[in-house]
Amino acid sequence: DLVEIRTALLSVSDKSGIVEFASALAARGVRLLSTGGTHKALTEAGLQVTDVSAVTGFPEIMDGRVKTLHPKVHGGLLAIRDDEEHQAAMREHGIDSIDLAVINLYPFEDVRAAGGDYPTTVENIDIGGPAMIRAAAKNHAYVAVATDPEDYGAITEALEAGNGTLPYALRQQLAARAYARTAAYDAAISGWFAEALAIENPRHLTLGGTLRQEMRYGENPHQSAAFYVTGDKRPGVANAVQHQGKQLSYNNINDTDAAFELVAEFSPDISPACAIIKHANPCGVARAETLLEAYRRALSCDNQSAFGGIVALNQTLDSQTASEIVKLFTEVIIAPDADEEAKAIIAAKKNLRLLTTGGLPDPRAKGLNFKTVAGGFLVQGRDTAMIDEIELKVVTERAPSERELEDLKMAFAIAKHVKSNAIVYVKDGQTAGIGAGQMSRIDSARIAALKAEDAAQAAGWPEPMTRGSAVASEAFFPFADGLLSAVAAGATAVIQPGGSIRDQEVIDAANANGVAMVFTGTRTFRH
Ligand code: 93A
Repeated sequence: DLVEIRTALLSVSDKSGIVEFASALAARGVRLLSTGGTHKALTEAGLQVTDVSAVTGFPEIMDGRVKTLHPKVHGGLLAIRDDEEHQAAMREHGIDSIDLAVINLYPFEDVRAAGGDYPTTVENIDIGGPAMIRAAAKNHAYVAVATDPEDYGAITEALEAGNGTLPYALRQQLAARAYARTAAYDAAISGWFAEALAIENPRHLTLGGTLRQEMRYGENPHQSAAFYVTGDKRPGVANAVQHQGKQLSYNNINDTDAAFELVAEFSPDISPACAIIKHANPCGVARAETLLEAYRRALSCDNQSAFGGIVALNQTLDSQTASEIVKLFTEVIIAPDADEEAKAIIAAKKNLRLLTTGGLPDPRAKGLNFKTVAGGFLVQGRDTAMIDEIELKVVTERAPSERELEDLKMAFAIAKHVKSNAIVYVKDGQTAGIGAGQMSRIDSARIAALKAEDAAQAAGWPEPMTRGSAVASEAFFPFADGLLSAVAAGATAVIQPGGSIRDQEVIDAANANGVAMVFTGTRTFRH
């Protein structure tokens, strides 16, 4: 069961260890064949190598798409050495045996993980490599196959021990490893397709993830939990660099994600923005001239709830903002970046976690959301509704002023990130009151107004910020009462999807109070 290794074909993308291995083979008198890049690497190292084109009598064509897909290669790998007919075919067609195939594949998985664009990822689907691996592995009765640089050592040792031969047991093990490799490779490719298609239509979904972190507990201490990552390398909580502090908990990750997704609604090119999150809902969001001012204004909306919250920023954390944030107990700060001074200030707070991501999530990017139900799970496309891309319809006698319109848009963008029923008051680029997660819309409106009164009292303002504010409702007002409650709180402009059978009553109530109202036609429930 010993096979003498006389000819080896080397074709590797990952060239680590290949020169040493090929040198060991050459030292044993093994004839080396290889493809373009591998040939170059080996020749540069001073080895005698035959280009596979010289064997096939055919050049590598189509940017290398066809280089080893040839009967002289596959016949050499697949021929049964003691079969008369196979031997006759080899003689007739001038095919030489290949006894050892050393192949690793185009780095499809790495390109996918790095978020390669569609054509680049497709180009990294290796065809010739897996074909040779599968051929050599099938013929392991006569051929050995190495698919991983980790195999080189064992093969070199076995060749030494066997005086240039390899035993059956090793060839069989290598064949098993080879098929495991091509199976995993194809799984990665089919997983990538499934993901790309599932974003358009969740019907194509296949689930997969890699365990990133085991947690001591989940949402509550009696629940187990783990964090899985999908390999998507875009900026977000899964790909953040944690600069300090203990491991993030289940709730931290959930809340940090909510915070960062929300603040990413506000382009850093337009203005600094800050969102403070508690229990996956914002307790304050603001835009301002500076990041410091944005944080202060976001905090002023509800500084009581902000205690122990998550702060998300749309620009690089600077020292002034860092100094302000550390005054209040905060669990996590997430930002695209942090300057050195800011990092030093945060470092003084051992328990505060600072995460940087190198960028912001793209609110327009397609993706999938999951939710489990008894016996199954629901999948839906990510909510990519963008207020700037929605055509707004003025439905009242009065149209909103420019300032009101800006606040309306901001309020609606925030409402998309608030658990339903969501009511969000905004004035001059900052939230004045947020009502979240109520079963009745009017209760959310009342709570938001109440929070605004509390904030005014806490800050010593003469009146709540809801006076003269813009208000958003993420779904239509089913009755006029919700709108009237907003009017009572002082809102002068309203944004909502519209579409209720009682829209006219709601419009009439707005007109009667001189309120400007716009319909989005788009609902942004979040449950
Ligand atoms: O483009 S391919 O699918 N077509 C082929 O005929 C082929 N032959 C080998 N890819 C092919 N390979 C792959 O090229 C190998 O699996 C290996 O990953 C890579 C080595 O190329 P080079 O030696 O030019 O660096």
